[in-house]
Amino acid sequence: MGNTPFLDKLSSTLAADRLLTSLDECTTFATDWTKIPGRAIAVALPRATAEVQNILRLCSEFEVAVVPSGGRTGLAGGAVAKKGELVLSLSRMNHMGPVDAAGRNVRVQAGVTTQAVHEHVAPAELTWPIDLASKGSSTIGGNLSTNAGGVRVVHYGMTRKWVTGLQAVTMQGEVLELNQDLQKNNTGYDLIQLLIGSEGTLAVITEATLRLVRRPQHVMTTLLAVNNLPRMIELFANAIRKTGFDILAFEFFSSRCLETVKQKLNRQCRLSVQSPYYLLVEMEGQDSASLKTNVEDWLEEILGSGFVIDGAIAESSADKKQFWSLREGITESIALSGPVKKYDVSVSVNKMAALIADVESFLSSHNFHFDLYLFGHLGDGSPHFNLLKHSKASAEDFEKDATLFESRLFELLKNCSGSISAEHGVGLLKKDWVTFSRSAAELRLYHSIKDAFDPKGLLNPGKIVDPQK
Ligand code: 2HG
Ligand code: ZN
Repeated sequence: MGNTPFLDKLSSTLAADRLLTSLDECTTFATDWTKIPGRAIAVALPRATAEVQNILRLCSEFEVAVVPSGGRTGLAGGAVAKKGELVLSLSRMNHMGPVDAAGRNVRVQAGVTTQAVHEHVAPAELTWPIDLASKGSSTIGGNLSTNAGGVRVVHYGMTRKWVTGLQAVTMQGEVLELNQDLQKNNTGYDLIQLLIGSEGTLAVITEATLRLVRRPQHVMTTLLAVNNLPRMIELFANAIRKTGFDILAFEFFSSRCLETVKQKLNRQCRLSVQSPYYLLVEMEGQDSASLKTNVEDWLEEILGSGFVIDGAIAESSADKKQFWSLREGITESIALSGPVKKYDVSVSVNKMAALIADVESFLSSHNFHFDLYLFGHLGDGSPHFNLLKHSKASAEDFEKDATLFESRLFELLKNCSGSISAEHGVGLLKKDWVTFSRSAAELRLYHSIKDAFDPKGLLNPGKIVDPQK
């Protein structure tokens, strides 16, 4: 295991139940949903900010690298301990303060799950607008560290819009108490926004004050079968112009995704018609009667268009859950099908159809050893390209083909000013490709920022950028 003096000192500062050292536990905590194999010297599970301070001071003193960790649902390897680091899991810091109804905020510790926050604030008719397929396991610290997106970005924007205050601990063990609950505080650089999305490379987020909104009261969910991708984008443009409802989610998936969810997770789909694409659209209205009329009118209009070939409205909360389970089950059903490579990219909505057409024509010009699973957040210009290895293909052929695919995809993205990571972050998996989305001048500043916070490069090493010194 190594580094006995460090572990001795660590175990003398943490209660026995807050330090895990067995190989099994260390291996589990060293990885995330990417399943990149990891290796950790130990796992620390602090319950309070003061304990995080002590751990980080000790790591600085002994020059031990640290990987901050939450629900480990990341898909870019941002929480993977690759080289025997200490995993600093915030999962036991899961206290939530009272809801401030007038200030529309709530203070929570980093280890609280996204879903627990939703449930905690719901009785006050409020919600935290970030909604993710992984909400039951993903934690606030991880959501903030990766600036998570999810299924309601089209209406509410990304995580960084929904944070009022932040508490974080630096590698030197200093607590940064950033803003707490003020709605206005124009006093210079915004370190909150710098830390959000920094993937635990600058400081460890321990608490946050989250901005809340009124919980949507009247919501309708529809499932549509559509036969043409560019027309799906026109449909989105048409839907957001409507005055009878607001679009809360506008998600799409291919028929291959739907078939896999049905097969692997044993789910049913209300639409029996076969179609290349499906849309899950969620709308909010002023009151249930007018919302129903407006949604039905809209459906009638688009069903007559020739490219929306079938549609269904969720009539009950069970229906709604079932519609969403088709979209939210995609990641799991693909994972159950074999080795997969994920590309979570971003492009302006009006360039999305052209990007997908270019990708598809590239795919058809090769005999690749994988199938493409295409789905994602149409309303945000954020498609997910998942490549699933053909069952009979060798791992080497799959790797080779995926590398070819990713070079082409990233080239295409660069040409249309897109981003190589829309919402999953850079982590380990996208680090070598950051130059496709960030300029040399930006990266020089990234290095200076990293050096200012963590000159020894001990905090989440290997993610985003390396320190220069
Ligand atoms: C989603 O939109 C997540 O469901 C996961 O971002 C995407 O598995 C993926 O590629
Ligand atoms: Zn997504």
